[in-house]
Amino acid sequence: MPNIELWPDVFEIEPIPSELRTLNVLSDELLPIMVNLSQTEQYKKLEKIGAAMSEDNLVPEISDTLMHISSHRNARVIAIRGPEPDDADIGKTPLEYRQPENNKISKTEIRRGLILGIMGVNAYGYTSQQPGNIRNDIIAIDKLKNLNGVSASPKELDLHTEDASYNLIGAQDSSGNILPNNYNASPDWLTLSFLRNPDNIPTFISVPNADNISPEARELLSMPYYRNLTNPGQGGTANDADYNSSVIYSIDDSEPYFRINTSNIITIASAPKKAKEALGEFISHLDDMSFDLPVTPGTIVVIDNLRVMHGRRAYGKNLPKYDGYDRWQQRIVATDDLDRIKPFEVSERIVDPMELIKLAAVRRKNEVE
Ligand SMILES: O=C(O)CCC(=O)C(=O)O
Ligand SMILES: [Fe+2]
Repeated sequence: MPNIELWPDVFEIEPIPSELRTLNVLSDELLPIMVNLSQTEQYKKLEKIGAAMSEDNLVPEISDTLMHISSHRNARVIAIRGPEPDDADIGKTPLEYRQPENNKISKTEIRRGLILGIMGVNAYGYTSQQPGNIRNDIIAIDKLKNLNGVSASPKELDLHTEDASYNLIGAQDSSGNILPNNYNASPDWLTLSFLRNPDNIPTFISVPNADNISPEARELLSMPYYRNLTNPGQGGTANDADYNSSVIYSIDDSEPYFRINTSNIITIASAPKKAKEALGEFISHLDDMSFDLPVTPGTIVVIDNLRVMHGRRAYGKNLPKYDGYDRWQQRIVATDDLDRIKPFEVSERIVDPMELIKLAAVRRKNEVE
């Protein structure tokens, strides 16, 4: 399939017409069934159908390409082109966040659900973000326009890994207690479905290369000298844990993974003085490596959230009009390990990050006793 490497490890794919047709025919067929299901049931079903499509070799080229990102191999971002959604399918751009029952599934969204299944990953949502929704609207909201760190404001949304503050792998408290690898409610992948973007305001990404960071900075960034704080859009300070974490980490000797919310990260007071400089070096490396993605409506972007940071450029002069036709994406976070998020679920596929913090507190109490 026409497959362009836009930037190192960032690919744009144009599915071959027959595979696209398969997805579209199925989306049409599934819509009447899907509209009557809860979001949890929708994604469970779509993931199953997508997985079967992949097993039965119905969309071999799309499956092959997605394998490169679902295995955390060489692709780190994949933009999959698709037909531009029409107004009849998706309706108007919402002006506010919606209750789950008003967040109607579209054919375009069914295509993304199938793609999640083809990838072999599972969608979930948070109580702290558009509660009860697995599918989150990324829209401009008039009354949030002056806030920083929310996608609803037209200001630039700085580079971040999604839900960085919910990742407490190896995090340490002030008594030196260290959390194991299962203290993590943040996603492995992030998927964005572009529905409207009249002024082409880009989503941008950055894929850091640890080899281009000085060894000294790399060492400091691998120590628990930092704290990623929670943006208002992710539930705000109530979701901040009393734990310090590193920016660079790995699991079972993996290549380096990253977690950072560049607009809202602090270096702890007791860290060596150079720790702050190391963070500055890393953020400037991220800026150097940043790249604007193609953002045409109909595109579904899959981002490896362990290794890639993303953000959104400022709206600039093209301010939102709040007229039902502003920029609109739908975001879904995903994991390939539902058992990992189970302890934090308040209902199937809905995670409360406070559960993570509570479990950390119980663990600490047991260690002290
Ligand atoms: O609006 C965008 O392009 C990106 C927003 C974002 O960071 C997100 O949805 O997680
Ligand atoms: Fe984000």
